[in-house]
Amino acid sequence: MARYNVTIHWHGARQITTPWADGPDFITQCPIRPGGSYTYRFTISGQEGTLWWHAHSSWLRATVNGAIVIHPKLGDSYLFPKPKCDSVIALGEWWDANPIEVIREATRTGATPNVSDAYTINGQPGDLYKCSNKDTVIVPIDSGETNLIRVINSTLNQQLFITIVHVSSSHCHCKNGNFKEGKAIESFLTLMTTRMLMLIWVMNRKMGSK
Ligand SMILES: [Cu+2]
Repeated sequence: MARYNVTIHWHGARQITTPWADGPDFITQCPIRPGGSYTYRFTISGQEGTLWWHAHSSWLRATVNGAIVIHPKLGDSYLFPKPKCDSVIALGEWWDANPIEVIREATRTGATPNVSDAYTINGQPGDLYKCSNKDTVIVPIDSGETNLIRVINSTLNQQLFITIVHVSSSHCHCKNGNFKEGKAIESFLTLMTTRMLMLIWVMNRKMGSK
């Protein structure tokens, strides 16, 4: 049962002529009350790539999120060879405690909020944690294929570092959620909180082989 007021914020949507549909609570709208409903109306035009949305009221930001994937128009091409595999990886955080209580406690005491208990990959704490190692996201990829991965940093305040191993080439193709000319990835990329990246790479050997 929902207990908190909430809004949805749309990261990367330009909201041209619809700034009131952007979602931050008490800035562009009053929050949606438990049991209530609200329809966001806006048009996304001239954008292609990866946008995303999440709950946006206090630390409810740590709850629901999702990606908006915009493919090139029919007949248009990507700025790179058409990827064989196109997947979304949303990175996030998990608190064992109620995140609203975590931030309330921090506000009350003036201390920094407790750090999360786990990082998550598409909602699962990943294979570093026993609780979900059977449910970890696995994207099967073959050698020689061009792959596109859309990475979203939905953590509350963490910058994350990303690297791709066993590849012949890897490029980052992202600016504010839209495709742009790719930049070769030297060693790793930093992904600031709430930002997204689009990575393209060609696998040079099968995963699992040494
Ligand atoms: Cu946000």
